[in-house]
Amino acid sequence: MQLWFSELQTPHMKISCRVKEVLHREKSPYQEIAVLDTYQFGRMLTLDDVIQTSERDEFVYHEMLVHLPLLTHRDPRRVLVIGGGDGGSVREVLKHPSVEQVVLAEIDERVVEVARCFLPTISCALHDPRVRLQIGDGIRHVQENPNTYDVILVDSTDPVGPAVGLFSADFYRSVHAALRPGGVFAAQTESPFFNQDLIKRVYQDVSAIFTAAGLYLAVVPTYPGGMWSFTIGAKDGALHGWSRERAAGLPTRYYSPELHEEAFTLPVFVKELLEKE
Ligand code: SPD
Repeated sequence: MQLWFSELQTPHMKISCRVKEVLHREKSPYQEIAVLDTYQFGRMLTLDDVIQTSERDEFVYHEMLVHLPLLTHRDPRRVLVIGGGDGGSVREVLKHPSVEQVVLAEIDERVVEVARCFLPTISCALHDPRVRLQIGDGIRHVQENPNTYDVILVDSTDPVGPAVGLFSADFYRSVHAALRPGGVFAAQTESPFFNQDLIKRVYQDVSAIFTAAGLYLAVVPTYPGGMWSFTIGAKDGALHGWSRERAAGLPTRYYSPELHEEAFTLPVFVKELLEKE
């Protein structure tokens, strides 16, 4: 008998992965959490039947969410990751020697525990003494901590349920206020094929609130359409003065200084999404 997991990525499209074994399944107060051992992607974390990360392709997403903003900041010491309970973003943040503290603001404690137990290659840095785990609402956390962080990263689920607020202009204003001078913000902002209105709106909001905004892409095979977007904003300053020297020493498998150089070169249809009507 063959066992398959399917995610309904749009109302008219599914991705299916053949499953060796269901390693874990539970209902937390927030969502259904599952870890599946798949033939194609290794261990995979799903939340409410939506793929969040997998052992084989997680490096693309986590490296790209983290390294562009951290290298854009002159001297990142205090970093906040909102969401990202699997620990992949925290692992990448801690590759930067200047980082003194990374706060992980995750609403669902069970995601962190499940990742610790079943996804050791992704969650491996969560025990680092520089990590402070803050279980609770990331939106409230930024509201209550003005002028605190050098870099804020939003490693959220899709914009449904509790994550909706993480894609709003009010939230971006709170993020701006929670950043120290010279601060940098980046967020995962979904698929350029299937979430065009969201990408447009987020880019407009970030452009209006931050002094510089940009959008860049990466290929994440398990996410809808494969092509994925990230939106970045600088509190004061530009996005192009990043450190090549610091980038050269990073152990990565997707990110590279050459790729960073070209990161804001976008396909025409994506560039058009960012143009004012
Ligand atoms: N369609 C799923 C998008 C999920 C993005 N966040 C994933 C979290 C991995 N740390």
